[in-house]
Amino acid sequence: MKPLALSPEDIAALGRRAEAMLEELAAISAEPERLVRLYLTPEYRRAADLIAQWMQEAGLDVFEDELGNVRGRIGKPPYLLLGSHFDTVLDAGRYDGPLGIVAPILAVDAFSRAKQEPPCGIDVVAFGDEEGSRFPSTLSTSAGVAGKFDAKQLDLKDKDGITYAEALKAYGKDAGKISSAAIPASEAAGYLEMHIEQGPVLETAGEPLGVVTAIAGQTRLQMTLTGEAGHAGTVPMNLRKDALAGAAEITLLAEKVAAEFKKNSMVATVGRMEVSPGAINIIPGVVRFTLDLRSASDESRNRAIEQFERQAKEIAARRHLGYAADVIHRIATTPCHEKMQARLAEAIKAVGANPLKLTSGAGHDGIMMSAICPIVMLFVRCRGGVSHNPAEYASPADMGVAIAAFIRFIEQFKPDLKS
Ligand code: HGY
Ligand code: MN
Ligand code: MN
Repeated sequence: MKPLALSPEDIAALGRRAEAMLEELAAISAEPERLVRLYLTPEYRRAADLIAQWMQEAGLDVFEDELGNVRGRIGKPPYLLLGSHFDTVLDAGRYDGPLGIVAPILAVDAFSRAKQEPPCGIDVVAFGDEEGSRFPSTLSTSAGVAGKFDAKQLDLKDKDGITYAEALKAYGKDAGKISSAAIPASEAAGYLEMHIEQGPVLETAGEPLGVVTAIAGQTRLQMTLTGEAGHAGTVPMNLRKDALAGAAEITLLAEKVAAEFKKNSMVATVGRMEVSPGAINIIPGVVRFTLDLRSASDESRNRAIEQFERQAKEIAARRHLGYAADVIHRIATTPCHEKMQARLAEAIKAVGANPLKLTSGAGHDGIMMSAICPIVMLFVRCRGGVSHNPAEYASPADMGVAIAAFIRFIEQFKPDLKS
């Protein structure tokens, strides 16, 4: 097909439109002072309606599946799947997720404006639960689209004790029909996700765009240390069973283990900690906290977790604390398809950029989509590498070039990558 004519002004305009759409979406939040948009909440509903409106305006046939993903289709299967998520972390940036929804909508809109059908069927998917900010799950709705939804998720509770199943029902969905959200593998020809890099590699290299080669594997633990609450003024230090002091030592252990496995780009984070009873004059009796451990090497990640748990138990025993840990998420490193990478590199070159290759330390919905089709991701330069933070920023210029590369990828795409 004749490539769409995209002048430098057209490309710049695409970036400005993306910025305006992201700003409109970022205004839909549970809190006025910071961006918080959790799966199946009223603000999630408002955001879903706005995304559906944009999809419709771009010429997509829009529907919502039984997990609350917003889907926009054009053409016939097998589809090139394009998408990302619109749930957010707490106090989020506006690009993490939504950039990967706005970009395909603008790409399809460019074909519609040129009165050209995209050369292949397209399914734009706005996923609902990538971050796992509401329920202790992650990637649950892309798992649903990949036909891998784990029904045990339905019993997970949010911080108010509402289960995933109750939230789905309140949102007007039928958990008994979740399997209808799945796209048959035969209809999924490939998946491309655009995402802000969330790291400093592209900016350091002076490049606007990157081709993701693999998405790092992750292990997440929910740990509980049980000591003895006591009077802060009367219990001598050597007789205490201080759960928070133990959690602090184990948090430093996580740092030490990650440093020991540095060569495998190991990162370890204790991101959430609940202290009880949580009063200034009571020795903490129970602490619940999380570990998020990642590496591009599954073998070293598994060794690191074993070492961490062994040494964490030693710390707990020495402090006379009970130690319990559940693995709440474990996923292997996901390679991106070589040919999809090569095609994306060609599309990036076609718009005059250099296709820098890099791995993703962040997890993405593409992990789940790799179960049914070849995947690849297009990273966009991230100012200062800052993300999961309201200071997160991608420039309209970079977003415009990224969307132009997206359009070139769609134009060249053929559903011939599945054996
Ligand atoms: O945690 C992650 O990697 C992703 O942002 N959910
Ligand atoms: Mn994120
Ligand atoms: Mn994300």
